[in-house]
Amino acid sequence: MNKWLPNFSPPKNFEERVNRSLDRQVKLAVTGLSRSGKTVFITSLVHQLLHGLEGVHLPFFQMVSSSRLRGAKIMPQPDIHIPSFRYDRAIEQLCGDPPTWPQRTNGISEIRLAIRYLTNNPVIKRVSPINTLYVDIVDYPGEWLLDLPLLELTYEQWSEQITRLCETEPRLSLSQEWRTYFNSLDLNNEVNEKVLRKLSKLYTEFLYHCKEPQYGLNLLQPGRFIMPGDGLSNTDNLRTSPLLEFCPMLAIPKGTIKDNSLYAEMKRRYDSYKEHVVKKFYQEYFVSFDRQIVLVDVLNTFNSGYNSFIDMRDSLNMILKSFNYGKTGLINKLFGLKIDKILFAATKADHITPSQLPNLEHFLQQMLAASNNNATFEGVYTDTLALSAVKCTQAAYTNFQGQRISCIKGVPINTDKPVALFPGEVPLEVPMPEEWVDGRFNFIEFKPPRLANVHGGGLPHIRLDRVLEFLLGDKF
Ligand SMILES: Nc1nc2c(ncn2[C@@H]2O[C@H](COP(=O)(O)OP(=O)(O)O)[C@@H](O)[C@H]2O)c(=O)[nH]1
Ligand SMILES: [Mg+2]
Repeated sequence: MNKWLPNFSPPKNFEERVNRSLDRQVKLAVTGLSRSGKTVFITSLVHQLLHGLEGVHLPFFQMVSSSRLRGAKIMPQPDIHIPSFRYDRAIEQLCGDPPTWPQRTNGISEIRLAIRYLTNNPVIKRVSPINTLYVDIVDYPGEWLLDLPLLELTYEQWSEQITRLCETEPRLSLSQEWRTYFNSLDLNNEVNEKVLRKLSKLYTEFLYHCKEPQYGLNLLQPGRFIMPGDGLSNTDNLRTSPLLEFCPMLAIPKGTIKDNSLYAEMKRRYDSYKEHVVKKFYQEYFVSFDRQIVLVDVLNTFNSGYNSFIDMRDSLNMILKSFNYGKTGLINKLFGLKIDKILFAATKADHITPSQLPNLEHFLQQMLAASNNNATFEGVYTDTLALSAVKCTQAAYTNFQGQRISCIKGVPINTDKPVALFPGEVPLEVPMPEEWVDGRFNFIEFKPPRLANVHGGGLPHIRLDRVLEFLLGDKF
């Protein structure tokens, strides 16, 4: 199925540098909170490009629609310390009979594509009419970006923030077991591994509860507690590391703090976490990204209610701090970045009728407004759109009480029969808290479509061609 073109050989180190300097290489980072659709998005994007020669499925991606594509293929990735993105596995599942959604992933991964194309540039055309762009796509959890603010917070400041969050529902109830155990301890007592382990276990369980669909909370720190990574490198495989054995404090101990106390040890671990996990991620990976797409499952937050919406909005704006590297940005001070384009995308747009797409885009813009208004993205192009990586529904019409209304038709995730349903409206403005009544929003999940000619063209999608044009269009 892969389109291995003749005469391709993996670039060597020297060529790697030449490619970068000649702008023939671009590192495209894909992030989003878990279940936002990263794996499906990358799989479909790769599939669209591998099948770029075959069809008319990318009308808004000019390099393809103007017939300049000469072929694309998967190449060995340049960064061998990053686990591979398993396109082969994911596409097998999506194109199986019956098709299924790809398996969950928890860490960072990478895939390299070589795209061969006819250049438009009259000068380059004379020397080398056919060129190759290497696109390295990196998938990493958005949860890791929620850790950036920790770099500016002392252990005490961070603890205070978490304590405040736990004063309101649903965190108040969900954190009860951890809080009760915490309050039974004297933090100035000598450190005890067993106690530390239990404290962090109860705190981690609390974070996992917050993530459950009925609560749908995303502002969960430290990010690696719930998303340690399943990669192979040292920093990725943290699941059993003492770096993850601490938790915030609910109260600062009184009197002189002993150096061997539980409190002192947790503070040390918090600082180590910042140094060896958070900073390392930015230094090892983040600094090399050229372009970024942030995926957001906006529709799911509607289902989970007002608290979940607020939490998602705050998480997103916290995530955006990672892209704030203007003159005053922390990132610039610490690492220095080069991302020049960021796309924010509301995923799973096939869950709504096509007429609702502008509302969905507008809504996402509103969620991000706080960061955008602060002129966060100095010198960075940004855009917002609604997409579906794999379109599982068809637009249809039905008659309701004598009126013709638009709806969608697809196979809901827990059934085998297609149904036509009206999924509800995406509001243009954020509804007031009392308007998020139970049942107002019910965007259901669908099974991936069974396709007769699945290997004969790109997977059905919504607006992936616009995504490609925004993120890569200027590189051809
Ligand atoms: N209908 C629809 N569902 C999608 C789409 N993309 C993802 N999903 C659903 O979202 C789930 C999570 O997607 P995944 O890519 O694994 O999320 P990740 O955790 O961000 O990598 C999938 O199992 C699907 O149920 C899409 O384009 N359309
Ligand atoms: Mg994934």
